[in-house]
Amino acid sequence: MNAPVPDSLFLPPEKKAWFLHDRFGMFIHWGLYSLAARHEWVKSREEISNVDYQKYFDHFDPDLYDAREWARRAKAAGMKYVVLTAKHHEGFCLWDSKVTDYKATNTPGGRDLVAEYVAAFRAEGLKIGFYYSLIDWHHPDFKADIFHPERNRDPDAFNKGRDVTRYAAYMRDQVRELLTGYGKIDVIWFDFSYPDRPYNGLAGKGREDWQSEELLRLVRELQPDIIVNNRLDLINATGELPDVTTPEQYVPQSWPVIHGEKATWEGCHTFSGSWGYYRDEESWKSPEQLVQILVDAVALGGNLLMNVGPTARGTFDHRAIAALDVYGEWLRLHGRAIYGAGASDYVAPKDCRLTQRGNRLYVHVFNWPFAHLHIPGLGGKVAYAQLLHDASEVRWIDPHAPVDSNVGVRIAADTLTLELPVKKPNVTV
Ligand code: JFZ
Repeated sequence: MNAPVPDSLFLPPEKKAWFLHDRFGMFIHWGLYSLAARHEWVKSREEISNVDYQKYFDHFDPDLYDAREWARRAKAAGMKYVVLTAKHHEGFCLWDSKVTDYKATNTPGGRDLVAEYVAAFRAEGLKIGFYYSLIDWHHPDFKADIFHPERNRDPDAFNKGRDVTRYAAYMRDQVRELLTGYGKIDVIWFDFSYPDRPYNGLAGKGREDWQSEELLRLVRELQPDIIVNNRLDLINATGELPDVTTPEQYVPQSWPVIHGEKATWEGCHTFSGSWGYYRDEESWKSPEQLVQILVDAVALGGNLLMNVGPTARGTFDHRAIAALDVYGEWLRLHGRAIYGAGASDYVAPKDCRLTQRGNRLYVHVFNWPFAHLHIPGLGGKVAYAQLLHDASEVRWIDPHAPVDSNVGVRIAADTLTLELPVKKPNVTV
């Protein structure tokens, strides 16, 4: 039942080196829900039947979709890898799957959107990922449960004759298509398991339902080096989860530890709150927040997968483009503090985060102080200091100098006291 899976099904650390180096990827949530434009869970939230959801399929026509434009924007934003929802919970497939008719090629759009995506992003040099939903609110063998749009109608009648083992086989068929039809795939992002979430007599779903171990074996057989996220509800003998753990819309307080070891982790975040395109959402993050989310992740040894929800016509809307531009501009000047960098063992001063790459330490000042930044533990250890965006020298106060009567307080020898410009330089954010 709950038998742990063998360690061999998990990726050894050296195969995760590219992922840890690259740090920053683009998540793309795109599907029929992009037409509703009010959250990718709209079918569940509003308990919409297949019949009533059909209008989105019938009107799906992303005539402005240009995957090369998306790829150029991702690259310009400083993103190094990308994960596209090949299928989200609604069950709609963006590729020309042979095992369902519920796919983009059967809509007015009429194209294999995944094929164009893979070719375009690969051409820009990004690593390629697929998000594949374990949840499927359209498949005829998927039973109603706590999240299902039919959960409150007549779920017992709905579930009659539905066979989850056939659904698990369907998933393997689809994953096989995705992992054999598009060349080398670098990431697969399964979503998600909820074995402990019953609802009015309806069971939640987890590894038994998905046949997670078999699915993972298939993935490893087809793409031995692929990074698999942790939402298959699997553990190995030491209780560790698959290759990367994925806190969602949450900035951890400290580096996430799983069974005593610092985990490989990737935070995922949205620009506006929802993942799918949400026309009327007002909660778009500020430029400062966008940058801080990225810095926060890397300072705690993690990655950031930042989401774009394209419109149903296949465009990034102007708010998403503005947000991507924030990253592009910031990373052009500060990428050295992100790529190939990670957590530092030094302790960050107040309102700051530290990232480190070799013997270079980067101090990210979230709240610009007046004139002096004290960094305990660094006194006497630094050869040179500069602002990163313009390489201008930052001087410091010599703790051994005679105490100036104006200051009147001796600086501890182990503290580095930097002299910052009074006004925070304009570094775009
Ligand atoms: C999942 C998806 O449901 C969501 O639409 C998006 O794709 C995100 C990246 O992943 O988010 C979750 C996952 C788990 C729960 C809720 C949302 N949960 O356990 O309630």
